[in-house]
Formats: sequence, structure tokens, C-alpha cells
Amino acid sequence: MNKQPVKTLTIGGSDSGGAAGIQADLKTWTALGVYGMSVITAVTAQNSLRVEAIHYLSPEMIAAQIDAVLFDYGAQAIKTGFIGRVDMIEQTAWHLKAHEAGPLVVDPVLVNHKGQSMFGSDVFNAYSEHLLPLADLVTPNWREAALLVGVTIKNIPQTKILKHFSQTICSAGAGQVLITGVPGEGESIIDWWFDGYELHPLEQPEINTNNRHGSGDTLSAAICAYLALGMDMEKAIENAQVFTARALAAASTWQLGRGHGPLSHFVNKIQQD
Ligand code: PXL
Repeated sequence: MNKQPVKTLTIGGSDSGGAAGIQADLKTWTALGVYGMSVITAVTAQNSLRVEAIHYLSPEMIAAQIDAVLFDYGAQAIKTGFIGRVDMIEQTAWHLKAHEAGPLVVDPVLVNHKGQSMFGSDVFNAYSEHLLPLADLVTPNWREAALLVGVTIKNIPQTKILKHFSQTICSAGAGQVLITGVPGEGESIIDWWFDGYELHPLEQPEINTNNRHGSGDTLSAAICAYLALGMDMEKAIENAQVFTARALAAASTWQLGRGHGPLSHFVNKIQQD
């Protein structure tokens, strides 16, 4: 029999601009050579300047998509992205629980690109109650981590606060946490990986570009793909960081729209071992 592709599923929103959301996930997965599937939670009308409108699909339609895909295709790993309503989060969790599938990466999309919260505390609580207990890895940026934990924070958190956030997210039932995009010393950016016990700084040089729309989605989708390919968490995160950095660098001079633009996912597949 021919070699079969590894299958991955994203549950998230559509970005009409093709930069973020399920479009970023599917492009990432195509670049990494895995077979991507998508359950759409919401359709957004947006471009590089702003989100003009959001249309949420019904919780029943989300449930039907999850059941249809997992009943037949199955998935070696799954990620969630934009799910901005309590009933949608509940349905997603209940229907994921009903199927056997590989590791789950929960990317809690809770703030807009200006760092402002998009939802109320009912949504953050629904994540903690329903989705975090199913997650092998949760990938908030530092503002989203604070929202999940219910803390108001103005400045970049110190290491001990990041550890507290990670431990609290794990105490809700998540396996591991990656708090992304924390500014480090000088021109560096640190993704803080909490493996369930210890916090590890995964530092990278900052890439100077305005085109970062979809970078969080790309990172979590790449981690999901590498987990589906059988890597352990550390290797999956390291490889996903490299892929995302290459995609950022490759699009750093693009001017596709008039605002903050996308990454280039047309970067060569990196070594998978
Ligand atoms: O980048 C986070 C994100 C995820 N999903 C959708 C989005 C965005 C940001 O714009 O629109 C659908």
C-alpha cells in the first residue's frame, strides 16, 4: 500500500484575508506535508487593516463537522483556534471527547492584534472548565494566559508570574503550556515552555517585520503537525519555532495589503528528525 499521509484537524475561524485562522493552519500543514482538515467555527470578513464582521456558525453545525470528520477520517493530532462563544466551546469539548484522536493543542484566541481582550470572563471560564482539561498543550500569548487565569495585568509578566500562569492552566487539567511571544533581553523573543513541572525559556532572535498576522496560528499548527508526525513535545515545539521564524523572515518585506500582513508559508519543509 502507498504511504498514507498523517492527518490533522483544526477547529477555528476563517480569515477571508488568508493570513490567520484555518487558512494559516491549512497552509502550514500543506508546507509540512500533512493532510489538513478544518471544522469552521466562524466566518470573519477581514483584511490586513481590520476585522469588518464576524458570523458565528451554530454550535450544532460545529458538532456536526467534528463528528463527520472524526467518525470517518480520524486525526493524529488536533488544534483549536478561534472559538469565541461558551456554547461553541462546550460543544467542541463534548464532541472531541466522544472520539478517539491524537494529541490536542488548544490555541486560545482571546485577544486581538492590539492585545485587547475580545471576549468576557464567561468565555475564559468555559475554556478552563471544558477545553483545557482535554489539552495536551495550551499555547496562549502572555495576555491570553493572564485572561485564562483571571488576572489583570498591564506589564510583561516576570518569570515567577509566568510559572504561576502555567501551573494554574495545568491545574485546570491541561498537560503542558507554551506562553508565546514574551519579550526577552535585547532583541529576543521568548516562548516559555512549561512541561508540567518546570518552565523552560525557548529564546529566539526577534524578526523585524510588520507582517505577523497569523504567526500564533502558524506556530500552534506546526506544533500540532509535528506531534502528529510522532515527535515528542520538546522537538515539536523547537521545529515549529524554526518553521514559524522562517515563514516570518520569508515575508518580512511583503506588502500585500495596507496593514499588518501575513507570513509566507512557502518555506521549505525542515528536517523531521
Ligand atoms: O491570529 C488569531 C486568529 C485566529 N483565527 C481567526 C482570526 C485571528 C486573528 O485575526 O481572524 C479567524
